[in-house]
Amino acid sequence: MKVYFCGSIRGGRDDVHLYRKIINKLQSYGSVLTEHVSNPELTDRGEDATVMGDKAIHDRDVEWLTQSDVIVAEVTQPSLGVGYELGRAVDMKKRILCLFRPSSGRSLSAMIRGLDGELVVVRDYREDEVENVVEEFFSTLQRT
Ligand code: 6K6
Repeated sequence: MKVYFCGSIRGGRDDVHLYRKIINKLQSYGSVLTEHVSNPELTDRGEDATVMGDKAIHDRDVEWLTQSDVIVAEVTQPSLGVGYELGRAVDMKKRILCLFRPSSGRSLSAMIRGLDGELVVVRDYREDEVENVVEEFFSTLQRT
């Protein structure tokens, strides 16, 4: 199984430790195409983009999104890139899990919360339960 993980980069890197934890868990289900999202050396300035270029990043990520079986997004830290990826993934009719932490004090965009339905699960969670929430999502996937 190919899993595409989405997390904020230029939107802000406050939750990068959590991205690592989620990706570690996802790796028990398959290969995670976007492991770099949890790299603490990748800052919100996105300096690496000077090596690769934004168009190359965009085109590669959309290609990976197309190839992936499942998308998991941590959506607490607002990010234009994550919102864009989710919109594209919905259009591709992918199975998606969006993870949001109400303890952040933020309110999730209606355009993300409102996706919850047949192909998309939007789940409020606490950091200490994230592994169980991921497990639950993958066990329902295997039954459908
Ligand atoms: C790494 C290697 C070369 O360049 C970089 C830095 N930038 C990005 N690399 C890979 N994926 C990226 C990069 N910038 C954004 N993304 C994608 O958008 C990731 O898949 C994230 O889920 C999402 C983050 O978007 P922003 O708007 O928060 O940056």
